Amino acid sequence: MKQPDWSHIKVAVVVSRWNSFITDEMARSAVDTLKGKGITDANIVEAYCPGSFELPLACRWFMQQKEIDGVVAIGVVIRGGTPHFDYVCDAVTRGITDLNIEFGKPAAFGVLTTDNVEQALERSSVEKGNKGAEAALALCDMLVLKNSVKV
Ligand code: DLZ
Repeated sequence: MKQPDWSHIKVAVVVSRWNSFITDEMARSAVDTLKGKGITDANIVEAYCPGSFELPLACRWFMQQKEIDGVVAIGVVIRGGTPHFDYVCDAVTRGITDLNIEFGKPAAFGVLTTDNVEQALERSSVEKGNKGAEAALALCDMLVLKNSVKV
């Protein structure tokens, strides 16, 4: 696989503010992972939206920009007592999936969908594996793949 010139890659990390005590940590890990690959500070745009439901549109605004190579969507949806959870999960999953296909560039899915806060905390801890970092790595893998097939 042919590595892209990471110093010329520009990405956006789009973060839902809902459950920000978890999403902030995931975003930090995502940014650290992207920097670890060699993407420069100046080429990592961080942006915030109200909740996971808004992630697809917020990400779309970045995907529309020619200079953006891909995005990482960060959110945490925690099951409550109403069907709201299912609607938000459906909307964000479908929305981010569609962006990948529509723009032909990667939008990584760093959205936790959990039954409770404990599960979300486990999946955002540095020791047990942070899903923000995993999503950032997935984005980088897709950029390597795209570079290798010369799309
Ligand atoms: C309203 C709502 C609820 C109940 N739960 C969550 C959640 O667990 N995670 C999340 O990211 N967002 C939640 N939201 C907010 C919605 O995503 C959205 O921001 C609002 O419905 C306004 O459109």
